[in-house]
Amino acid sequence: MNFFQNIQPTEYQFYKPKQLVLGKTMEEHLRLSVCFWHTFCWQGTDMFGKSVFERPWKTKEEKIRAGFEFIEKLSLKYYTFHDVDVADEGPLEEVVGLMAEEMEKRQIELLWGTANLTGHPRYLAGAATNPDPYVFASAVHQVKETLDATHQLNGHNYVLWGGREGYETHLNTDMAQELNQLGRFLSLLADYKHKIGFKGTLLIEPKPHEPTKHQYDFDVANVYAFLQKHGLEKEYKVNIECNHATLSGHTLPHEVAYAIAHDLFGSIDANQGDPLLGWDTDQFPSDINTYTQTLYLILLNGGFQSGGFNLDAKVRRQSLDLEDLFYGHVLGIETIAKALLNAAHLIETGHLQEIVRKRYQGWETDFGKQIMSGKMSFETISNYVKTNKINPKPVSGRQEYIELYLNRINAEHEDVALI
Ligand code: XLS
Ligand code: NI
Ligand code: NI
Repeated sequence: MNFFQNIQPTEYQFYKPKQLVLGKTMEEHLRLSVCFWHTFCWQGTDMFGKSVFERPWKTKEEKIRAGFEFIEKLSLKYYTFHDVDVADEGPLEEVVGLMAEEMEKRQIELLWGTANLTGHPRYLAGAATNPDPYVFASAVHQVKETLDATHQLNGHNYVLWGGREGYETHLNTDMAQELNQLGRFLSLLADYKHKIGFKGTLLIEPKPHEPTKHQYDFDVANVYAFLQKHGLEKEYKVNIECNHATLSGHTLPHEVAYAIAHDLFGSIDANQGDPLLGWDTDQFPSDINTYTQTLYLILLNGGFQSGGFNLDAKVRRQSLDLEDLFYGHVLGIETIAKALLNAAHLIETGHLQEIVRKRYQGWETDFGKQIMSGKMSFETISNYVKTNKINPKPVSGRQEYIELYLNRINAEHEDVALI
């Protein structure tokens, strides 16, 4: 049975999977992926309203087939799933065979798998950070089963998103105990990964709150500090979500830059929030500027290793039709594809890199190098300033010039350097 045979998705203008950009095809650069949960499981419920979507797939097997058919129709190569997305309440091993078959048939790969440790009532007070060790143990069991399935399906990564790893009130919480439990959980998982020879990357997805008020993996900086404390900074990388970045008071490029600076960059959950709503609205990316800046950083860093752009996004509740699922994905894909072209252009002209290089060129002088290599002490530096009457002149950061330059590239996509 085909679920989408009567739908002809709108054509891509920017996304040409086989087009070469800086020596790699667009699909190799972007590694775009469709997620099961928002696209094939969500029924359009919200806090105030019931299901509104009438999807033609009814059983879990139909849902899986529909998922792979949809991805192929979009000419994409990757997908992501939670255990409960594909297995409903049953055992994951019952559907892994069908998933493997569909992947093989349609040449689709698994970007990452994950376990849903938030929905079941046993996780009311957290999974790894639950006050009850038997809940911790249940989470271990569930993650083991899901990692085993991810391994069997040759997943490129495995993701942990800790929606209930946090707390509501410190009055009933032993925070040090909970944090140590989380450290123990992540160490056990890293050991198990090596034991079974899973070659993918373990990824933590930061989010500051929602559903829990205070979440332990608040942002990339917080995750790095946590991993370091537990000696795990070489075992995990981050899966950065645009909407989570904004919830934590940052931007997607900020989180990506922070991760790159700490060798922690893994993958992206591509979506965006609404500036007027304070929650994870998970809209399809439409902001080319944000994604241009993000891709610029990723390309400068050599591109994705095991990660990619997972469209962790859902259509609006009023977008009732199957066609809307295509429009949503095409919107996200086109935004990211145009952003890639823009970012490649920025890199080819080298104009921005030159601005940044000049801004920091003082650090390439002997004086700068001596400070950074530790050859000068605090006192020596101070004496130098006193003796030489050092009085640095402020210089312009040229922010408006750069933003104007970016806007022109976005509009024209040709060399539009102003100076
Ligand atoms: C929720 C997260 C979730 C993860 C996977 O906010 O974005 O969708 O990506 O568990
Ligand atoms: Ni996500
Ligand atoms: Ni999210």
